[in-house]
Amino acid sequence: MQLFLNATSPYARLARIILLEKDLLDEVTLRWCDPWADDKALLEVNPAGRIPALVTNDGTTLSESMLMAVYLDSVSSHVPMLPASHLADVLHLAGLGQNLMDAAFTTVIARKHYGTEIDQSELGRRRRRAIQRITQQLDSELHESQLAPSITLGEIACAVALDYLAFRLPEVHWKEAYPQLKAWHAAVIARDSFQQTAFM
Ligand SMILES: N[C@@H](CCC(=O)N[C@@H](CS)C(=O)NCC(=O)O)C(=O)O
Repeated sequence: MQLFLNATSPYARLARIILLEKDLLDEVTLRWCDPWADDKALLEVNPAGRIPALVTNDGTTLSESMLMAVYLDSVSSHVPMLPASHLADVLHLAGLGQNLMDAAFTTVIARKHYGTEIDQSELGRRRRRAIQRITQQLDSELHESQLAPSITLGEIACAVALDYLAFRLPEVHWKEAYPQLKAWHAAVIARDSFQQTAFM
């Protein structure tokens, strides 16, 4: 398999963490690229020009990190990321994590293209309110004591999104506002899969 990625994409990091947690990393060639530079090899496999893009062993390209997660979970039965016994809970958290990632990432990209004044636009203010509401909800739902030795897709998505927020939008100060969520996040990012893929 091949994974097109960069070191700062929260979506690509989610895919990499899943590969590590599923013990599949050795089966994948990492193709580092810059999606914003219309990387030729990336465009050949993914016409959307976005990362992550996963090319399977039979040459099929998967785009969308969550769809990749579903596929990778089926490739190996090692530690299921989508356990049937509490699937709705896991998908609920995965959705919150993905929405937080989207609001944070879109804020960062909008600033890059239009400057920080874009934060004051109608959409910029909506994104900020979404970030505030989602972090507040995560604080009410995630407790360190619930963490098991294995990890689910929902927990990975939330922890990656929170880490991205701390990395790119430190002014949100979610750790100061939510010490319980901070403790949950610290316990998750201590895992090898998170340490090996830290944003830089
Ligand atoms: N919903 C997608 C989002 C992927 C995405 O937005 N990737 C960004 C990098 S973080 C990208 O490649 N952007 C390039 C572009 O939009 O042209 C996923 O979950 O994989």
